[in-house]
Amino acid sequence: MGDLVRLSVEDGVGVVTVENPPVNALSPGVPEGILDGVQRFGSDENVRAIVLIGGGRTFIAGADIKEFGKITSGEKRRGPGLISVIEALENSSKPVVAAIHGTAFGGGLETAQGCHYRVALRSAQVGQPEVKLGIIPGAHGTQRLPRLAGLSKALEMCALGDPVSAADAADHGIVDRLIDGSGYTELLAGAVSFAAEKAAAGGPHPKASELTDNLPTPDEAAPVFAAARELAKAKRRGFMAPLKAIDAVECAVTLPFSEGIKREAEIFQECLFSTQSKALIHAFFSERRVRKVPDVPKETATREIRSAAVIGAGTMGGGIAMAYANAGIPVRLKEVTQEALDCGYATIRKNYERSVRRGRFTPEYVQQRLALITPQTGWDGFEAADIIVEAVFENMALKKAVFGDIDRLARPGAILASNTSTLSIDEIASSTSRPQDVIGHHFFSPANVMRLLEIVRGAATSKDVVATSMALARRLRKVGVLVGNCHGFVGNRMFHPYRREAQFLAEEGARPAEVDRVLYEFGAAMGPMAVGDLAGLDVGMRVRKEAPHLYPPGTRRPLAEDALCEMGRYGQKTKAGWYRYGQDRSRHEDPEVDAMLKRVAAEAGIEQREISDQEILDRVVYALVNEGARILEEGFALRASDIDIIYLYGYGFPAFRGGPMFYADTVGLGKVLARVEEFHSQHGHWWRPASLLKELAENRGTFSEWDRSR
Ligand code: 3H9
Repeated sequence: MGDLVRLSVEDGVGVVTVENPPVNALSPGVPEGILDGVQRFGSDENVRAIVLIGGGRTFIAGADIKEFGKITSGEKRRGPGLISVIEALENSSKPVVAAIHGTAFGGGLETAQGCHYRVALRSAQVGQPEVKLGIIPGAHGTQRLPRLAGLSKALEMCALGDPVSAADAADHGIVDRLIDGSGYTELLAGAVSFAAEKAAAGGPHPKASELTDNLPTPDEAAPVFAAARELAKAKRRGFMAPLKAIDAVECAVTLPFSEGIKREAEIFQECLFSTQSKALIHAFFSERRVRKVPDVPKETATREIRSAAVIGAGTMGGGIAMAYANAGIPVRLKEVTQEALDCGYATIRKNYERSVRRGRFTPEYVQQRLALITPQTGWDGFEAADIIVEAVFENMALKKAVFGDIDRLARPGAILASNTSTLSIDEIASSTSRPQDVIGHHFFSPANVMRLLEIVRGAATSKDVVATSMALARRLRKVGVLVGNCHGFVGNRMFHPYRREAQFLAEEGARPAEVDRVLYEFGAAMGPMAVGDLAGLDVGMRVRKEAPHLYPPGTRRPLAEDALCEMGRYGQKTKAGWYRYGQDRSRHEDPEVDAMLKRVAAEAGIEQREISDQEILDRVVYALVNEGARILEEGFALRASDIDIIYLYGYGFPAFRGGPMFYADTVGLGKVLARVEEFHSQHGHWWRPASLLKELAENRGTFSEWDRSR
């Protein structure tokens, strides 16, 4: 306990320092250590006030999330832990000041709300991000925060979970004084002098639980709650916790504090045991686990990336250049012709201007970023670049020619990355004299926005190139996932059967809009037909033509999208695909498509029938799961949870389902396998169950356990 919380006295002020790196989470021993400190200083005549501070880079970033799994699995019971500490802080007769730097999140902010006062560095952030883990604040945050900050701010923070800057927190009464300075030392000095001032001024010191000035009457509050519920439904569609958090905050208005905290505890418990919470906690840890590559330890030396060069100023190349510029890395952007370059650069400008209009970036920020991008048609400066990213048209011969060029130009030790979305990195690398420096950096469109980066390791890619790529992904504010070199890598390889089944369903009689609705209601950002229209149906058609091995003789081929392409319906870009599009991009069902589906089915002898929502869901989602399992058994992804991250960050899979593999775990692999086998007997070849799925299902296993066993 002594290790986790340190006590000292500065200028007659007792300082309780939490020392639980890296984020000072409230792990077992921390609440007890704080309580001990408050009690000792409370009875120490030489101490007139108390400061609670975090050692290292942050205040308390919240409860220890690892503990939640122990509670829900029955390994451990939830104790009074933090709540009794918060009550002790609030009931202290000596003033208690929370000194905040880094992040005061979740239980950390709730602990600070138990203190009489809060001071913060200007760089600090505070927040109640619990809803992002599928739970609600469970240490009285839903009851104290509205009393401190007012209803609207508390609702926004508890229901949406986004962090708030120290200045904003100060404007809303959450922080009492902002402290200038850049680190712990200035914060501590400021907090100690603030605490001494308050001690000198005398009590009573404010208790957030007793404040009433900021609380409206239930009648006044009713429209505020209604608006908050609407906003939560729109911004966090399908998530349960935001609405539950609003229910809890409502109790701050309708019930006395002592009753409100009881309701909060009940709702917290209900959320904690929900499947959504387990899924979101899985996503939290998976996002962090994905950085760990077993044979590339943390200590692996990385190459320095001070400058970059991108070849190809199309949609992908332009977005990649923006991602580099946004990370402060100067980047050269090359196109073959001046015309194509001008067009690409104009798109970059337009995208930045849109961000300014939306208030995402300031005009000054955009000027700085644009200054980091050098558009050019020649190779100037490529010889000095630390990384060269190829983003030309998806064609092997072209890519090999480009890699041949950059092999001659690039300095020794430069990383040569390809943004290919399907092609073999090994074959691309074979056109260079340095395959150890070649790697895939598969960005997702728009590359300046989408968080996923698939990092494709070739047979010869050196470990330091892998380590540098993983670190670079974080600098680019991406989630980098290491994958193996197979056709389509992980994301697109799985997406292929997903979209194939969607087509088959349409050919068998499901209306395209119905297929999309089922997936949308499942929580996906978009259904498979709408995605096809957005990406362009000709892309799939080209793959079917260029990679015939994907459809061995005798297997069922999807017909509908080829037929749509023959009708000139390539998707949104031709204003028609699975849907017809208005000038404003509005989507409409089109009888021509229904007629085409009937014709295609009749010609191929496919019997059309009524198809249930459940069948639609199972066929498209289990197509993902079965292919995911095959990828795992073949070793092209390190973990099932890596696949989940790819789908959450690159394909709009609903976060509250945890990703396709975790979703399969929650359904039960036995049930999933039974359904896959049923589809296998009905539809043949494509549904052959993956051996790993079979093995786990037959042994009552899960993908999560399989990950842990490795
Ligand atoms: C809560 O408080 C409920 C309350 O209402 C109380 C109810 C009674 N626990 O993200 P990073 C680990 S719910 C355990 O890479 P960054 C993380 O796994 C909680 N572990 O650093 C990683 O481990 P590893 C509300 C945690 O600088 C390492 O720390 N709070 C926790 O990019 C570094 O993390 C939250 O939801 C935790 N709470 O970002 C805050 N937090 O090295 C969640 C981190 O082994 N945390 N770890 O991979 C965050 O948002 C970010 O971690 C933070 C730092 C912004 C703090």
